[in-house]
Amino acid sequence: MRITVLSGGVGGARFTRGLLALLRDRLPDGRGGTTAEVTVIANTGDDMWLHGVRVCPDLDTLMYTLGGAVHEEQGWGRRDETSRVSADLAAYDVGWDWFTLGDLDLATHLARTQWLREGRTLSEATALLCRRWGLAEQGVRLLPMADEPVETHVVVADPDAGPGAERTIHFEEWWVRHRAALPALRFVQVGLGSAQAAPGVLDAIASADVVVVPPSNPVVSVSTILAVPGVRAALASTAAPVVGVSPIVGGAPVRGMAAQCLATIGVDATAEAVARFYGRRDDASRAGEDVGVLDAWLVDTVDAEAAEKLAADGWRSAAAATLMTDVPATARIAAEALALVGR
Ligand code: GDP
Ligand code: FO1
Ligand code: CA
Repeated sequence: MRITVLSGGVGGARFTRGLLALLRDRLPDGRGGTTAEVTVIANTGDDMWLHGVRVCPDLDTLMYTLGGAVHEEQGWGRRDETSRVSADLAAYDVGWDWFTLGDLDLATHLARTQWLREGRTLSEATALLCRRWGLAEQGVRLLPMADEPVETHVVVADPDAGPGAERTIHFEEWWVRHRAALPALRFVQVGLGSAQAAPGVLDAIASADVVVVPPSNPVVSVSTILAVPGVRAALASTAAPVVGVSPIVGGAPVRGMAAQCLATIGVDATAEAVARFYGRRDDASRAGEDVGVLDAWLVDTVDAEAAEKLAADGWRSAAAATLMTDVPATARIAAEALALVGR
């Protein structure tokens, strides 16, 4: 069974970890793994150059989470991490002192950067990094959405520079330094114009048995992936059903800055509004860059009313417990999502 997941960082990583637990149970390979093949297409819009190394937050959160090395409470970075190098860099007053690059995490960025400088693509460097974490043995292939750099930057008001003035900062500065407290006027994906889907990305969508949009940030994670040339069209035309899980529970994100992101693009932070933002594939009123991408939408039990309203509109929608409190709970969420599209 081939499953393709479009993922940001923490939400998508935790979901995929639960999905794999479900698949090991349903489709065991007799060696503790699964015969299923999971391809995760990761958002690379959070990526940045820092201290001369390439940092890929969502790829690394996915790799560390699936590789069993993630700092569980944080959801990003490594377990048992130290930050001696980061502290000393701050003493030199270089880089972003509000963005902590852990010592072990730095090894990932140094290895990636070395491979990139040797002429390898981000896909190739990612595959080499994932070898160490045994992802292939788990039946997982981690693909960046594109090999060319695409960075999400945030346009914010700059009142000091005069009325109506604006300035643009990297998404990670907006989120980590300012905690998304600076009202974002709009998001821009720098580099998107010269990016193309990374090798295997479009095929992973076209040849999937099911595609999942996990509870990732609909704006800066999933929509960034959808903006990569060919991705939206591949979703609209794949024979695989496409099922999504709402990252909004009871009118708010479970964590992070999705509410601020949704406000910026004028979408209400509700399970129903996000479904309609993604749109249904069979909605003939949507086309081109706005073509719908979903066949089904799973919401949390507290949003059962949203599921009913969507179902009344012809959506396949259901409510279930969707808090990823632990791996078994997440496996159940994955089972509910697959069941919604008959898998
Ligand atoms: P990021 O790149 O680290 O922000 O991670 P993602 O974009 O993959 O996911 C972030 C989204 O996951 C947030 O909007 C959260 O609301 C959502 N999320 C996190 N934990 C849960 C959970 O347990 N259940 C649900 N339904 N959504 C969650
Ligand atoms: N998030 C923070 O809130 N503070 C940090 O200092 C920080 C450092 C960091 C370093 C590497 C990395 O891969 C991720 C890091 N993150 C940090 C998390 C990052 O902001 C999130 O993973 C996502 O990009 C948010 O969507
Ligand atoms: Ca992210």
